[in-house]
Amino acid sequence: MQGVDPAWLPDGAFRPIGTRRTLIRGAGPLVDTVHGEVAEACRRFGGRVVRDAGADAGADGTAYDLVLELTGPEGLGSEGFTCRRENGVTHVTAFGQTGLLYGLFHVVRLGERAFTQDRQKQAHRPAVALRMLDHWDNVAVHPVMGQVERGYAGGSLFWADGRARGELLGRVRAYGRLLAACGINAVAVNNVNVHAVEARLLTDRIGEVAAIADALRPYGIRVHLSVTFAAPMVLGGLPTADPLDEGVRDWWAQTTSRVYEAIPDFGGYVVKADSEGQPGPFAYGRSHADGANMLAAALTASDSGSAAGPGGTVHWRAFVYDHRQDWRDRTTDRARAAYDHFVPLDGQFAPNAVLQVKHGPMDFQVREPISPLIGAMPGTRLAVEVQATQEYTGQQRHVCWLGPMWSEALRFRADGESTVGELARGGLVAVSNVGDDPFWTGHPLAQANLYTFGRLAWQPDANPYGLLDEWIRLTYTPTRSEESARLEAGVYAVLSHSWRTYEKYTAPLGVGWMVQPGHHYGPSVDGYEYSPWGTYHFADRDGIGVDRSVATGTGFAGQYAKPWAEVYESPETCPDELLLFFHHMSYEHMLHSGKTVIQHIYDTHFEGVEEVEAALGVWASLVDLVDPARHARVTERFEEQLRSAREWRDQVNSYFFRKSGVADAHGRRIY
Ligand code: BDP
Repeated sequence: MQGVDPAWLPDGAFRPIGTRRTLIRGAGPLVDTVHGEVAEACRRFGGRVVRDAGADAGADGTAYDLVLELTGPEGLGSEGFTCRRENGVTHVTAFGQTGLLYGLFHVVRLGERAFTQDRQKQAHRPAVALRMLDHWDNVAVHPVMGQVERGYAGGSLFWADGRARGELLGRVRAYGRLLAACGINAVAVNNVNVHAVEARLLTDRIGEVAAIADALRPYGIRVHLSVTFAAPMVLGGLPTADPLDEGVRDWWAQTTSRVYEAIPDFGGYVVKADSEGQPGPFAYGRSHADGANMLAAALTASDSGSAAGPGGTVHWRAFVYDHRQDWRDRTTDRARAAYDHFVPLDGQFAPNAVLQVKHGPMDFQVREPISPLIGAMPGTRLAVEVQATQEYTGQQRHVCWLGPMWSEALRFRADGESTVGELARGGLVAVSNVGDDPFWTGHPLAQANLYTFGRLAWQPDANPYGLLDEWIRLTYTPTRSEESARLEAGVYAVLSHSWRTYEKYTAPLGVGWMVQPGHHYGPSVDGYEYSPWGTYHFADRDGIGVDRSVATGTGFAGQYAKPWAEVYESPETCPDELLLFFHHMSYEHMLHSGKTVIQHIYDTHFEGVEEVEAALGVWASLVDLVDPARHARVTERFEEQLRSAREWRDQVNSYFFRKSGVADAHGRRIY
């Protein structure tokens, strides 16, 4: 699209296909999409594409370089595909149309290699069925949160001037294309905090959601809607929203059937209930299973008998905690909340109710342990939620590639045996980092987070660094080969370590927070220390950290399955990077690394800033290889990152120097 960054689908990525002869076999709207993609590539690069919709019209596959074909079931489901190359023909087969589309994008990723190297037949299928982005987009601009809550990439892609962006739905389609090219198949189009205008998307404004669904459908993406639990009252005029009330249940059933009339392949509801002021079943003395199951029933009933295929799902969020707690009370612990609320309900949720859990027990900090709930609900379908929008990781002004953090989380054996990726049977979800910015994500390098999330959701045990390479090769189209190596190595150097760099200059050793209240950007060591949000570090003159042990603390460590409960219980076995999350330690405590806590704080904060300076230098050296607009945008963000990193370093180091009175072993200046 004009004026919009092509991200990981630049024209050049289609050159290997567009210069060749392609045969497409099969019928259906997504096969049309595949055909459209190849035809467009051929128009640009001079190749040829033949469409053969008949089952066997006798076209001779060997006359082609690429054959994309719908075939019978091969046990790969509707999204899987196979790819092989023999006798000079690259052959992609799929049973479902979406699989064929994913097969095409697989060939795009392979580039020239798809046509030059023989390859044995390889089967590909997603490990996780639902790979979803939650947009925290408001239809109307919210007076405090703006249009996109925690959005750092401009306005909403979907909504402008209080309604769906009719004239710009072409951009939504282009977004769907990008998402399909990294494997995402579901999008929730509005904020989990549902305000008055947004509530009506469920009823009289469903047509606007349907228009978005139409724009995304050609790329295999279903839409979901965030709804308010109070909808029967605020929209239906009922006196109650009690999930066991017959009138309320009927209202949801009827409303949902109208949603299906407008959007036959509607994905389902996302619900934030009894959380940070949102209404929920607690008001009626009902459990969250009662609430979720009522909506699950409405989604099932409405869909039965329709031709739309699989029915809708309710994604019920587990982010439920007391945000009005007494900071002086060291026994209440926000980290415990999701487990305490939901584990007793294990086994009670309907099959199409998915419990959506943030990957950590707190709230998307740069370092958190895995939520213990994930290993403790074998009878419930769980979805795991990560945050691509960089609320606590630099707000898309700092480079912070989150691939290694997500990969560590997904490979963590939460119940002692299965990984988080395996336990996420209900899907993987990221809070989107996209807006109407020409680079999609504000910081052009933040695109790597979106891409990596999609690819990890497809294959949670993939090596994230391999995915980073893939993103770089696709996004930064080489001009001359020796220069492409320099370009790729430079971008890799800037991104690959950036999460650890960010961790170094911000809150230390898993303690989290220390951000400016409200907007959450920049340092404020005590910003949340004396507030009711449950986000404390408890630093005093002797030490820092939260005692969450069973023996002497809040007992949170005991929520883990074996072996983690024991590992986290003792400072002797707790990993350094999480030490202050689980324990209150003296400044002179010796870490496994051989440094004291206080020296670790000083060293990492100096190193973090040095690493940003080095990364900025690498980026500057790429000025002749990156297009000027993109280079300038990243440079401008880097300057702010460096300023902010220095501010973090100075505030955190001086705070702890003054609290502890311990001098830096290297005699560096601390203010
Ligand atoms: C927090 C955000 C807040 C969200 C909330 C959520 O600060 O804006 O509404 O998460 O996930 O991280 O519901």
